Amino acid sequence: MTDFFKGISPVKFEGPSSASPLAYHHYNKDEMVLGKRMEDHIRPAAAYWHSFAWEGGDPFGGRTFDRPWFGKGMEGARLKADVAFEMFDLLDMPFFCFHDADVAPEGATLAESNKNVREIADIFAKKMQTSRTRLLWGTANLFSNRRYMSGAATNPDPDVFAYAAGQVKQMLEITHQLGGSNYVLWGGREGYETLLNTKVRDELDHAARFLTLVIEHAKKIGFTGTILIEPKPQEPSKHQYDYDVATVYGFLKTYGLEKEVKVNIEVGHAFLAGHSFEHELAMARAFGILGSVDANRNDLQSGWDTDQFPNNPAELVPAFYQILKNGGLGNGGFNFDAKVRRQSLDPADLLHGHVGGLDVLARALKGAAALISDGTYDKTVDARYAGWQTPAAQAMLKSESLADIAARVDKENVNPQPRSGQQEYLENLINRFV
Ligand code: XUL
Ligand code: CO
Repeated sequence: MTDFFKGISPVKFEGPSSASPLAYHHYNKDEMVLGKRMEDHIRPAAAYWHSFAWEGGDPFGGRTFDRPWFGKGMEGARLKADVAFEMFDLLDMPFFCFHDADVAPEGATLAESNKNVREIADIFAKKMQTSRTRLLWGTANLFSNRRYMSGAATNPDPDVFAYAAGQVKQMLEITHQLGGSNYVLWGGREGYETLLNTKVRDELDHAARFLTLVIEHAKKIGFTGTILIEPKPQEPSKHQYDYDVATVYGFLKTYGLEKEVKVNIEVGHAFLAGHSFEHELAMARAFGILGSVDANRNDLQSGWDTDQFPNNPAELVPAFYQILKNGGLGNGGFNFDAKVRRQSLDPADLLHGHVGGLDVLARALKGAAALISDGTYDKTVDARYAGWQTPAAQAMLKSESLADIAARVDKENVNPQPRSGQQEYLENLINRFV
């Protein structure tokens, strides 16, 4: 045991009436919701990077956090791993996620960096023998180092593509060895700053080739988890190729990869794309590519990716509705891609962030489950589309030509009567279950 979380006891479910700030008030992992344990619905994960690698900087100032592993090379990386698993245990967190660069310092060559990451991955493997925390997904950081400033797979320099391939090969193998459920590709800089220096179609072809190589290697090593792309419209690149779910689906379809890859949808990224989180979930559901979720929220005034912990159950009920209607997230889960604010210096703040986030997810899950069990909502929406069940409507979908349809309009004097969309009624109905 390190003394990082000294004096803090494991977080337990104490129910809504408990006044303890470090207890779960709503997240009760074994509670059954629609026939499934709450933990199995949510499959929550802690993100290594935000909790242990982020130093608290902003554009006007550097590190605010004073963590004993900062700047200490491999010795620090080992301490960080100890503290990370202590936090997972304190929170009773079933999953975690990490990038290669979060867990170990970069070496002078790819081989050296990979060796450092491998050493920590072996430590993780040992810790996972006694901890219940599993790997939700692994990923490679292909965006922080300056070599990636013009992209990784989409870099004009093929040597950068090759270097990225070397990083991803190892992280995919490590993810597989640690029993990871998914592998995530977030194209941090797969996009461009200016069209003046960019060949868009070449870059897209290279991104697709890279993805194909990843899929092939996953199959070769026997990795049966899901490969996920995480859409984001901009930041850091001005234009990113994986703008939103619909754009990613178009990309996958273009290159015939739509059956091989799903999406990891992040709340804050949906906002940056001008969508709601539930819109992105609904699109992924419609295309059959809903894989996993990065849970967080953006500051609604600032307009950039602030990665805060979720704190509003009302906002997440429509999201859980989409997930439940999808039949759940399968291999996926809710990764807290969220960080405490830079003034939240104390180790306990890391716990408050996750505890609050989990309670919010639990409330939203229960709200959406109650909404579905009540049935009024689904009935109302189904009634809106009921006309499509008539033989005439079905014929338009299956057999009639445009001319047939036009002729029927004339013959039967079809004359549609507008009906209310009932938005306020539906909003009030959903609020009953928040
Ligand atoms: C960045 C982001 C990443 C990915 C993993 O906005 O969300 O942390 O989740 O690379
Ligand atoms: Co993310």
